[in-house]
Amino acid sequence: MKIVTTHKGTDFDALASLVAATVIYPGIIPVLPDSINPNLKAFISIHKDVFDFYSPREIEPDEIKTLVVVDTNSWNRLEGMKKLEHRNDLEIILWDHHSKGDIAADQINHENFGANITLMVNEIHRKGKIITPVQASLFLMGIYEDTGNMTFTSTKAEDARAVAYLLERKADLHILSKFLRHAYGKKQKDILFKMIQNTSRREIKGFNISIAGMSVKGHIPNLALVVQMYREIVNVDAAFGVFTDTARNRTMVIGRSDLDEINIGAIMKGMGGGGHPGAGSALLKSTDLSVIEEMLVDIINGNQQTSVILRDIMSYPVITVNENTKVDEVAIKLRECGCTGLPVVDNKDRIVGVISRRDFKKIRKEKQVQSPVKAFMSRSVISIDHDKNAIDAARLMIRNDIGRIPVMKDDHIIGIVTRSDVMLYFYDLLPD
Ligand SMILES: [Mn+2]
Repeated sequence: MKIVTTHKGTDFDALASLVAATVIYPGIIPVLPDSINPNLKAFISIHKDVFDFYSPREIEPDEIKTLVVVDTNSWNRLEGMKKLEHRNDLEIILWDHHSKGDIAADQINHENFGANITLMVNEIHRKGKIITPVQASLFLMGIYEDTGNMTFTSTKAEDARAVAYLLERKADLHILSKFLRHAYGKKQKDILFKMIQNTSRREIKGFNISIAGMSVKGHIPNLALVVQMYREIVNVDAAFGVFTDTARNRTMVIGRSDLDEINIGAIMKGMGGGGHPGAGSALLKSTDLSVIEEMLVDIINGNQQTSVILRDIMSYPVITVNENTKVDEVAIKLRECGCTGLPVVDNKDRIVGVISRRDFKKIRKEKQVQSPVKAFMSRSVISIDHDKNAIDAARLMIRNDIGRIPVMKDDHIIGIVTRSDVMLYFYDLLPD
């Protein structure tokens, strides 16, 4: 048996991805978690005849041979699939746009597009599969919901292309406005107003952060968009809404960030949730605002160091040569790795120099290729500490006109940061 399933608390992107999987894998059984978002309930009840979903309770886990997981990559977010986690004869295929999770898949389809359905629409388009207008409408809702109508900074050009394709495939915008709740209805306006009243601003690591706590009753749609608006209005680098539902004994934390340096997805991961660099959320059992605030501040403080430090962008393992290696052997090594230079270390693995192709010009006599490399290496090594960030590395490269800097920890070289590592970071191509 081949099934496809998605995360509980299913939203439109997840539902769209589930349906898209039935198009990509004909005959696959779509398993929809029992806990789904309220606006999804309305959509499904109206389209009962069109879609045929199974509940996790109707599936016998032992009969599953292939499991397709869409719009999530963590076992925790699946419903009724716990039993499958340790089966090693199970084929797992993943379609996801979130940062790394704990599902070890045999086949991974991952892009950091604004919506997961974009990834799957691409595949449908590529394979020339036919989709119905209802499917196209549902897919479009998935994109609009996950990208905040294409306004979230996580939105990619591919999302826009997928929208164009779905409109060509007769996606119905009337349906969209019926089911995607308006972001700024009365409920949301009231919450935004209260958030602004309850706002607290603070500076953490040089960034302006704002946390607003308040109590809510029941599920309120589009809180993420409210937090986004809130961040813009109070004009901070990152904003967090802490929404406590005392009756249900839980708190929803939603974050929005305008800067790469404040990675909301990573911060929320620290609270047991998840998301993208610009947006994310976590659901907590605690309802004590001061405790949650403190937790948030702690994580941001720690996260600052982990999200942008060189350790995360450097290349490793590093190829080094011992200072006593003969020059001709070093030349071979350089050619093999395609590097322009290599760090030279002593017997205790401490860095003592750098040898580059340029240094070989110093060789005059044939027999010198038998000399140890330390005779020709340059001894002035510019290195950088592992807890420095990409900007520090870039400055050092520009100032010294070098393209590679060894990254050091406690006198040992643990990686190398290159110009392209730094470029990738600045151009936001860093995989999360
Ligand atoms: Mn999604």
